Amino acid sequence: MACTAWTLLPAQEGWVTATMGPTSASTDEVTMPDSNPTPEPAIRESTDGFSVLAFLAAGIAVVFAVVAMGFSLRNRSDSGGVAGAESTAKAATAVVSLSDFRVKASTSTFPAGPIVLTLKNEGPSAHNLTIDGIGASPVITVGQTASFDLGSLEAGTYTWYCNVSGHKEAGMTGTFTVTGSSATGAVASASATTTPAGADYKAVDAAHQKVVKAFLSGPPAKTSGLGGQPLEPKLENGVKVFELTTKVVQWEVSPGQLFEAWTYNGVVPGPQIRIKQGETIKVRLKNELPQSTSIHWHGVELADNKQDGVTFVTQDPVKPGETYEYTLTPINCGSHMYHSHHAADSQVPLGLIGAFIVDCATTPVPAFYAHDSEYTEILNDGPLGFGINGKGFPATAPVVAKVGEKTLVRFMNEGLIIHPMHLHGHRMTVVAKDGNFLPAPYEVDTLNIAPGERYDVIVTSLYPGAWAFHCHILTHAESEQGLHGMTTVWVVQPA
Ligand SMILES: [Cu+2]
Repeated sequence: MACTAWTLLPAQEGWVTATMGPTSASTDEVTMPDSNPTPEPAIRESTDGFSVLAFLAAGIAVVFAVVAMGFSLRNRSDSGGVAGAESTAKAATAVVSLSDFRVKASTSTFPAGPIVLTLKNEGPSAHNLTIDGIGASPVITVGQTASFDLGSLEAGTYTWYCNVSGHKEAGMTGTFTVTGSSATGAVASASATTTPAGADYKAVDAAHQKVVKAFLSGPPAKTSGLGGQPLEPKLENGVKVFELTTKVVQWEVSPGQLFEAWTYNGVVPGPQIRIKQGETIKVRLKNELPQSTSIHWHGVELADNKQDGVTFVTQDPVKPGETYEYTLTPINCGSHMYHSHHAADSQVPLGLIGAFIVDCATTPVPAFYAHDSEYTEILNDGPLGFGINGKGFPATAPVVAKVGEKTLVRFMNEGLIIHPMHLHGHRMTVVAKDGNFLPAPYEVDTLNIAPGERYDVIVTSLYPGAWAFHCHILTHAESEQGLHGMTTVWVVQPA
């Protein structure tokens, strides 16, 4: 589909492309102007009726209407949807917190009879509550609360979970028990879920359009904190010493969405460490977490086993308040990572992640690796939501390139689940996997990146415009309330 009618207006020129040169230690970010973006729309609609904006807007619904709105699974006479006084008078209640990726209830034991749950979405992603044999609540957007009337339940053990793709598998499941005999003997049967009343599609589209237009016309939505910036080492006796301090902070994933993060130097992802193949460096880790920790150098070949960073396998844990020093001499070059290897199932998703890039010195670099600019995209999921470099749309940074520019993207998956990254309108040439140059590059538009994997891809920008660039597990990227999470755009400017 041609998008040639699209024109980037001057506002988008506020995006400064990454600086040139693959060996510089500061080439992997977009520098955003500090000035306020012009409020003018960044792109014009094409005359053939298709537009990027319209595409982005499609399927989006900011369901403000769901705010504070109750709903019922039963056919009810009280059409308001909020559990009626009649049934709630004797109903057992509980508050159920839905977050990434847990279902946590104030109680999980109820007497037989009517039960009404208050569902609170306290995570950074949309969730619902599903009970086999009973039904599913509508999806509850971030920060929203809703009432979920289960009707009258008989004694037994029930399983509840979130049925958004991948969330049950990620841990959003549990059981609750109904004790005693049912007063009514009737098990509630799920009927059609009530549609949130007042979900005016015009208002929803308008709200979404506003967010996307603002995103396309200037820097990403303002949030505090920016991770992945190059870490400058100290020189001690001629040796580069990189200092990392683990600490707990409130991390702003997208505007106003703050979550507790466990960080290196206060940012998610941690600062980027970039060195040369064969160079000996030190990394000094100071632990200010309430737990022990350690750092593993993921993908980095090290002859010294003691430096591998797995607690009790190669070292003792670095306890709270302690400082520990790693001495590293990377044998291989490439796109690698560093992350906690202590309670890694929680410490890594909470933010103890970073890029560790080793520029080749002795390994020959193939001609097909040539590029003009580069970006590192660390994918994260879990308690900080679905993110690219610790941010969710509209706070994600776009890739910006000129027609003909060759851009290297280093994908790194520090999450717990796979993310198929998809670029619209262009091919990505896969040139390296886990730091190893491929024998022959290959082309894709969607690239599955499993936890722990790194892929280097090169894109030659061809067609001017803003091209969506997102994870294609769509629950990670787009929902009724709009684009979110692992979504950004690839902006191609005229040469
Ligand atoms: Cu994904």
